[in-house]
Amino acid sequence: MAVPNIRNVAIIAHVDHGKTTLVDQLLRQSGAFAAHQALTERALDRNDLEKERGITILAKVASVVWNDTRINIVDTPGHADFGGEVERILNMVDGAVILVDAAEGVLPQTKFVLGKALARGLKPMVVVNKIDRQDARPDDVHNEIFDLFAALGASDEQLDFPMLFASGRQGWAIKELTDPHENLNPLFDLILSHVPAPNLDVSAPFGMVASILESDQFLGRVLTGRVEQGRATLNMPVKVYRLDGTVVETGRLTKLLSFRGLERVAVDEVSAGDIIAVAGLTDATVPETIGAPDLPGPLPATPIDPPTLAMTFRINDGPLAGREGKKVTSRQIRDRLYREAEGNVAIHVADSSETDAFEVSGRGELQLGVLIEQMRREGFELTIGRPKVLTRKNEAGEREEPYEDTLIDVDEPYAGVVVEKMSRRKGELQDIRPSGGGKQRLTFRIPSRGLIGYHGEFLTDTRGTGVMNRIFAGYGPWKGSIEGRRNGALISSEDGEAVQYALFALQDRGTMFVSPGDKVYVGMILGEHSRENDLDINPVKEKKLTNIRAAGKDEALLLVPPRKMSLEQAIAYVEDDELVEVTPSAVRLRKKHLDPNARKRADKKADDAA
Ligand SMILES: Nc1nc2c(ncn2[C@@H]2O[C@H](COP(=O)(O)OP(=O)(O)OP(=O)(O)O)[C@@H](O)[C@H]2O)c(=O)[nH]1
Ligand SMILES: [Mg+2]
Repeated sequence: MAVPNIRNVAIIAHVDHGKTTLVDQLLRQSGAFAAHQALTERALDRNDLEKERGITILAKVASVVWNDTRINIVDTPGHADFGGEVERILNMVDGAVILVDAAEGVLPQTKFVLGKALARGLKPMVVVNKIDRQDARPDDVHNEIFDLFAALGASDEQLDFPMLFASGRQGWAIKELTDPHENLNPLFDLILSHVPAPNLDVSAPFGMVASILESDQFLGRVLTGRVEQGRATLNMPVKVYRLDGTVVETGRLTKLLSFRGLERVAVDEVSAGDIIAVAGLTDATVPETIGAPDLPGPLPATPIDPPTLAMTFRINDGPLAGREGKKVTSRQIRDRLYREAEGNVAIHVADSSETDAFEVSGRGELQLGVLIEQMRREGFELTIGRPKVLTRKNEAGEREEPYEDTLIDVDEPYAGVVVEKMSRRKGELQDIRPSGGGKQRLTFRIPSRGLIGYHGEFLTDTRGTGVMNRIFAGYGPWKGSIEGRRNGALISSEDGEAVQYALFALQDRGTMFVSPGDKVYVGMILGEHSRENDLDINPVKEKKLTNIRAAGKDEALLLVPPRKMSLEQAIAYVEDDELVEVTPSAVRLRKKHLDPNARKRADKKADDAA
């Protein structure tokens, strides 16, 4: 059997530059759908959280046929928290389409993914996408891309990259800006001519590297990857190797799946070069090798990036515990977390030194936020502590912490305050340049720790106009203490329901997070104090009912709308002595010690220790 007529290509880009939307159009225009079949927007973003947030979390494969050649297209996530996955995906393709938004231009993840593609020796094709945007600046962006290739040390051959302009959403690609906007044929043709067919040994023993892990409702554990050598038949016995050469398990391939359009179809045989999915194994994970029993050892693969950020997941022990969720015990939380760690290669779970608490670590705030969101939807109640970065020791025994490259676009008048705040958080300004339209682009390298909780402040400081992009840059020297939030908290001194009358009287103390009618309890954080210290307040105090003259005038007590925080904002907001309470219907902030006296004792202890 010859190597099938296949091309394997990945779509890589910065977050939101239009990868998944482009794949939709490639599917449509290749005729992967019958005319009556309705294709939802961003069809590959299948799971609920992906749909809701409009971002890709897990890489996925789709396949189209063009001129008798099957093209396996791998859509990758653009968000930096999921960047480790992109590197593994690049190992299973022979070409990459790098998308760059024609208005936003080259951004940190563009640099990251292009760097990985070049290092792999791929010859990327460039698509300057979203040309339909009013603020598109295709020629500038072309130059930025060329400079980026050069800066990343591209070979002469790589520097000679083919480029198209496109609107993925409108479904056309063109070579010259003056060409008519017709269809994506130029991109299909380019993929066929520029991406080499896989050149692999079909006669060697079967071996594939598992690159994507997912759990399927019907199939169980499904592992996707490219067949690197040989061929496999349905039900054949296999052996799974870890990267270090140890055998994880032996089993059978009870399901062999190949990709057709958006579907996975069952096949009886696969051979080197195709991207496939297998089911039937119970322990195998990413990036392990699944191979024939006579395969002597593991195939080369990219190890998983170690986690950089951890949060403590605790039971909800507040006074409202158990009222809004069904899953509240430490046991239930523990089982759920360990199950997650089995199926999600980027997440690690360990028992914490605190009771009824678990240390969960991953690649970033978004990734852990997604897990918390999933759990609350399943009916869990939790309390979450402030995120901590994971430090390590270098060879000289010095403490190191994770750093991020951060690219900030702001209107010029706000550049000053951003530079000031970033340097207070130990960020170093590395570059500053105009980025068009009266904006400045600032580049910083900053300890990840310094960025925790900054985003909200950043938006306030730039009147909501600033855009921040960040990416893990590696470990560097520990930067010492970094100042946290400057404002104290407004803390409830009572249990009950917040009332308009009390909130009105208290609103000049700071910014409220709660509305009338919200449940409150002693130790719950109701708002941000305008000063640095914490302040206990009474949000349930009613107007004296004897005061008849003033009755009925409550409508006149106009409240400033409360600040509503998303789950991720809340997690980034809390300090070490505070927690976020998460239930299926609410996100509340609270002090770790609810009782005011316990709080004072804990504060004193912390002061004494400092
Ligand atoms: N104007 C314009 N908008 C586009 C185009 N392609 C995509 N978009 C929009 O850009 C946003 C992001 O599109 P996605 O396809 O989800 O981008 P992505 O690169 O897959 O994003 P991640 O997977 O999260 O990294 C959506 O709002 C799209 O409608 C385009 O060609 N032109
Ligand atoms: Mg996407």
